Amino acid sequence: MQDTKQQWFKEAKFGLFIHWGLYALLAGEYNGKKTDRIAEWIMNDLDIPAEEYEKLAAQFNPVEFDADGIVRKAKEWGMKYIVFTSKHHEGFAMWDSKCSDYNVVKATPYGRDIVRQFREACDRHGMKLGFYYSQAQDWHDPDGYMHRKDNSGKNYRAYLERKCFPQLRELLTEYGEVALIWFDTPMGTTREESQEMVDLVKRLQPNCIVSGRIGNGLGEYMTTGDNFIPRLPYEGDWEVPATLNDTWGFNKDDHNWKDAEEIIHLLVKINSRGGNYLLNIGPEASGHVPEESIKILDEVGKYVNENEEAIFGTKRVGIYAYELDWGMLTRKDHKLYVHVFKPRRRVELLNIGNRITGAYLVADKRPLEFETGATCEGCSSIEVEVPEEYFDRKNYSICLEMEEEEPIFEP
Ligand code: H79
Repeated sequence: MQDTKQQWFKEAKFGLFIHWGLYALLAGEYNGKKTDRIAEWIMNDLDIPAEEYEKLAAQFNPVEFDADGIVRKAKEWGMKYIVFTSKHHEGFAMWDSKCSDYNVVKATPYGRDIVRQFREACDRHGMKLGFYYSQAQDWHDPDGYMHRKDNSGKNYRAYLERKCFPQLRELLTEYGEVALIWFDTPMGTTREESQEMVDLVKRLQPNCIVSGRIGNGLGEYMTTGDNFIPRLPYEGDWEVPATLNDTWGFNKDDHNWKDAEEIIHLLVKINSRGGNYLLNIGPEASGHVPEESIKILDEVGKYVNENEEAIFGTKRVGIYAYELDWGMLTRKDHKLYVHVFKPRRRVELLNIGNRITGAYLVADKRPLEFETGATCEGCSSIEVEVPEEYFDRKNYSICLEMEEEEPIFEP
């Protein structure tokens, strides 16, 4: 992955996923039946016929939707890119699609192009914008995968030519510079078909990155399983798509929110292993973003902003040797960052043999006292004094300036 067009992705570390479609109207419940699973799957899970489900469009009128407000928040939270569900498995296009009337402009009383509003807001705020596009599953199109749960793909070609390819073409020609296309779940897409999609993307926008779930090994970075952090070191670029609660699309009954501290620790864990964290919000049908997610992300954003130097542009720390219950490491150039998760008076790293030339608190750059030495025969240690007013604090980071560019682990 020497690809320089992808440099921004390597450095981004933190992005916002937005799942929003007609499913937000149901919010996890249809005709008195609730889904206990991810809410954007309700059409499939509760066997709602396409003729019934598509009637939801007539109710879609998100008067509270504020693309600018969402993008401004993402920027405040320190996120470097946004991925928006232009069309999820339900098959409904959130833009003014010319090749399917099943879209937000033609089929709803709202009548405004959501994708365009995100585009314009992202341009105003200098935010990268990518589009999630469900390439194989389309539960609305009779020839899409999983229409009425039919996964035979027997007329897949017809669907590809009638809807998938033309819609991708629209997204890539009418909505400015697309940072990436986030394909999701290839089902029975053949290698040749995946290649056709990649070729289409590259012909129209050579700098647009293709996500791992294009399938058939053709992605330009690895997308891990939903909410899954890889256990083994991975050399290439990768990203963890993740939820704040247990759903992507809005579910009014899902209150199982992770707290800000947990999210901060997950972000640092993913970054220390070299990946990006693509964290989801699921707006309500009105366009309103659930307060809980805003509250959590506001707090996460404080950590990200105070410690941005220890997050953005960092690289994987060789091996996962330093994942302690009290903290984790990231690195950049000649700097090693220790993210401290639990209160302590001294930050001690054992078995790291680097020559340290300085130490400072990342939040305000104040220099810190440190000592290096041998703790036992043949092993080394680094010990940094935590400033007194930080003795009881957690979730801050310390920078160690090293002569070498990488930490030298001496297990
Ligand atoms: O967009 C989000 C999900 O809707 C989508 N990917 C993320 C980013 C996704 N597509 N497929 N899957 C996730 C995995 C599907 C798992 C399933 Fe199920 C298990 C489908 C049927 C059984 C979960 C449980 C969904 C319905 C029941």
